Amino acid sequence: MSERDESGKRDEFGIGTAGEPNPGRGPHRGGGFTFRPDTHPTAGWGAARSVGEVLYRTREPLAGTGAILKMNHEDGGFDCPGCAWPDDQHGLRLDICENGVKHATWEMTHHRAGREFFAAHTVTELRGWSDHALEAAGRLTEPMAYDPATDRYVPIGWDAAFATVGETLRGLASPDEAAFYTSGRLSNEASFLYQLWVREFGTNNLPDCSNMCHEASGKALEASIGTNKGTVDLDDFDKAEAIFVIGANAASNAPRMLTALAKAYRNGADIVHVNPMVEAASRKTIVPHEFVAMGTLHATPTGTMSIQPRIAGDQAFLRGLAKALLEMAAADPGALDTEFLARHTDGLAAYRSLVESTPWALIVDESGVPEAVIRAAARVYRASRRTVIAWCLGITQQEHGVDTIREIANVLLLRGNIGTEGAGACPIRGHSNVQGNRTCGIDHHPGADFLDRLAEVCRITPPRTPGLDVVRTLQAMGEGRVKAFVALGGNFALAVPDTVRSAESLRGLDLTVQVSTKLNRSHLEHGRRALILPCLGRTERDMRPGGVQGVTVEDSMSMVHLSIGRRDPASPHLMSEPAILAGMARATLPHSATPWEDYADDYDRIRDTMSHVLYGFEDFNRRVRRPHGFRLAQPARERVWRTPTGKAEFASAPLTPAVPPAGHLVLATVRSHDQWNTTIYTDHDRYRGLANLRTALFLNRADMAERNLAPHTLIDITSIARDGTRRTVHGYTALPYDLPRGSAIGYMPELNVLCATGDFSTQSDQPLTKHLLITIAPSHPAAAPADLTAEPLSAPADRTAAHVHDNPG
Ligand SMILES: Nc1nc2c(c(=O)[nH]1)N[C@H]1C(S)=C(S)[C@@H](COP(=O)(O)OP(=O)(O)OC[C@H]3O[C@@H](n4cnc5c(=O)[nH]c(N)nc54)[C@H](O)[C@@H]3O)O[C@H]1N2
Ligand SMILES: Nc1nc2c(c(=O)[nH]1)N[C@H]1C(S)=C(S)[C@@H](COP(=O)(O)OP(=O)(O)OC[C@H]3O[C@@H](n4cnc5c(=O)[nH]c(N)nc54)[C@H](O)[C@@H]3O)O[C@H]1N2
Ligand SMILES: [Mo]
Repeated sequence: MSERDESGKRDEFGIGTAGEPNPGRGPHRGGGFTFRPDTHPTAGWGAARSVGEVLYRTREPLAGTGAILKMNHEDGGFDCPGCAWPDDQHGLRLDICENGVKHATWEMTHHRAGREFFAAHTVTELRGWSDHALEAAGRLTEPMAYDPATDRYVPIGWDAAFATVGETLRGLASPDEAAFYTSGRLSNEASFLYQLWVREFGTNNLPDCSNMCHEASGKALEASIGTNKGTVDLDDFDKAEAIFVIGANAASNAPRMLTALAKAYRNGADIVHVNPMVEAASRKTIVPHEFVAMGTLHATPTGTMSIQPRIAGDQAFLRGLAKALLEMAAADPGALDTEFLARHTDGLAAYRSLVESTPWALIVDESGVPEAVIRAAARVYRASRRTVIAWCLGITQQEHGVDTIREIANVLLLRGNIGTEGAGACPIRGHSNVQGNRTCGIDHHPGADFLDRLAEVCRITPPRTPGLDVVRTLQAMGEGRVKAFVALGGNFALAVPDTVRSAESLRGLDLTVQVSTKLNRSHLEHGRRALILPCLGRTERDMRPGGVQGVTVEDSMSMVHLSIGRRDPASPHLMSEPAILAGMARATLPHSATPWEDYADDYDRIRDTMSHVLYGFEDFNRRVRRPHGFRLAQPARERVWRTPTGKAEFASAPLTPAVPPAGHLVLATVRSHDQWNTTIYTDHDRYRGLANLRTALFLNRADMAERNLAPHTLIDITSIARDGTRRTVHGYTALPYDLPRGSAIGYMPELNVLCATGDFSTQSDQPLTKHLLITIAPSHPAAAPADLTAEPLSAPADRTAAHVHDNPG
């Protein structure tokens, strides 16, 4: 029996009703919440309890534990389907993490959403279920097609499903009327086949989750150092004397990073956390594989300094860091690496004069960080001979994300911290293979030399015009320019901004195809024709005519390694992602000379082709079978700068205003500890001390007092889009938290309703999901003091007039 939604019908977009608590998208079974921000060490027994709860729910206690022991092993285990943090290369067998365990066991549930399940529930009924309940229904077991007559999904054979895809795609007026989404867990082999199919079909419309994630990092690094990836590996974390962690919640989202931070601390490194919220990773951890520490609750610090900029204030903070350093250099010649600067960089003079002409008062206002604190951080940076700067979404999902990451590069360059041991740039990637997806061709804007190689090796004529990314796909769907949509994994409907409008656009399509492991919102916001194609998970044995297959992935630090699943598949009718892709490709391109069937039978053949197309993949089949696989070259690591000048480039971007206009707040949407993007395990967020509530808004106390909001007041949140349109959610709970003034934090994907499709960064095209302009008001109309009900009306109708970027006031 599946875990049904207990709380009755919900409004599917989570908008809620004024004056009533909003149930959110998690399990929410009613009852109150508890809120006690505390300072327990991360990982350790709290983690064990939390894992226990998820294992209990998936009814997988034994198999779950067995799988964990096989995860992340160089000798034939499967790659953790969780985050992209790399594995320890020095035989650390048990560096497992709580959230990886949850993630792997979530896939291994014994529940099944088979044909009986779909016969019992109409799509309209399922739309009223929570997102937790949808996924908790269990693993999908066979291909299903939407039947409008009964409003249900009904079984369909694989061949008929492929024929539907082929027929619809071939019937389009142009290949550009279709879009092909990827979530970042697709293997390298599947990614390569996917883009080959899509390009042979004739479009570059390959939106992917990177468009919402680290697009800004890629763009900035490419411009600054000539390659779009990070430059460090785990050994560099070991050798660093200072590590800055900016805009990341590592304890929840890259938990194995805590092991690296704890180790660095013991080596004597300074660890500076820069985050409007003082997150758990800045405190202490109980290193997961240290069983004695587990027993004695002995925790190791993972932070030595916490700095709290306002949301979007990092660019100003980093500029302040550079300014303090340049001022030091007047009396301290060792403050800058002058030799490196002269030999390897371009643009220093312009940058220096820009920094010198930026007044401290502006830096302090825009960053929200006192000058003394910035100077203290600069002293830490000066004292360290080798520094790593790591960052995640707290930096990327903002209007000026690219400028901010380029400022990170500027700061690194000043002291020669790129291309040397123990130092460098470290974007913390999200999905386990999001980096590999790009490397293997999932890119709406592919480079000419990649397309040349693809054309030559695969004998196809790839289209040369750039395709659509996520926000452009949403716009094109809304305008009827895209009519068919295929998603390889993920939960597009819920992950993208503007939930209500995006769902409307999806429902207007001719065809939606979702290749998935579990039921989710994207199956319910479907086109006129709709297919659910269930695939094997990463933990499962992939038996093909050529034998048991393994796939490869690339982690955050460019290590490519094998992943082989061993468990029995959740259903005998599942197909692997490469096999499903080959089926869809053949049905779409019946006369294609590409050996789709051969590729699907034996992935060594895919890897052979990849080795001829992709730089760095030479001799792929042999090298990936070495223990730990191989590392892709990163030229900037060797101080080879593939920029137009052949040098690392300083950027001289003006400081972007970050202070919200009066009466407004800036909202960042984040993950709780108990979710994986759109997959919500429980309603708890342990490290932030919150239990049984997801519809919360963390607020600065003075911002609450100014609005006469008592703690725990029910509020409505209204966003003001750039085009002046407003979106409101009701029934959120206001929680006082240690946050800078003007900064508010709440959970994705609930709050995606508030982000307009048009509100994306002009620098990266990423949705501004950590940069939304909002107002708040008590949810119960009767409870609203007069000055508060009037407040939203006094806000300018057009965001451009009030927008944080245009109005420094
Ligand atoms: N368990 C688990 N692991 C995950 C995921 C998951 O959902 N669950 N998701 C995966 C994916 S796809 C990704 S991309 C990563 C995401 O990993 P994170 O980037 O850690 O994800 P978020 O929860 O969005 O948190 C962003 C952090 O940025 C901070 N922040 C917000 N605004 C600002 C700002 O203006 N400046 C600074 N300095 N900080 C700010 C927030 O306080 C928060 O700590 O994690 C990956 N790993
Ligand atoms: N407001 C707001 N929105 C955001 C973000 C934010 O911080 N704030 N973050 C953005 C980011 S960084 C990302 S990466 C996106 C995430 O966007 P997505 O990657 O699209 O979403 P996920 O929730 O990771 O996808 C979960 C679904 O993947 C499917 N799945 C799981 N495993 C497999 C598998 O092995 N194969 C296949 N084919 N399917 C599988 C399951 O059906 C599951 O329901 O969300 C973005 N949206
Ligand atoms: Mo992500």
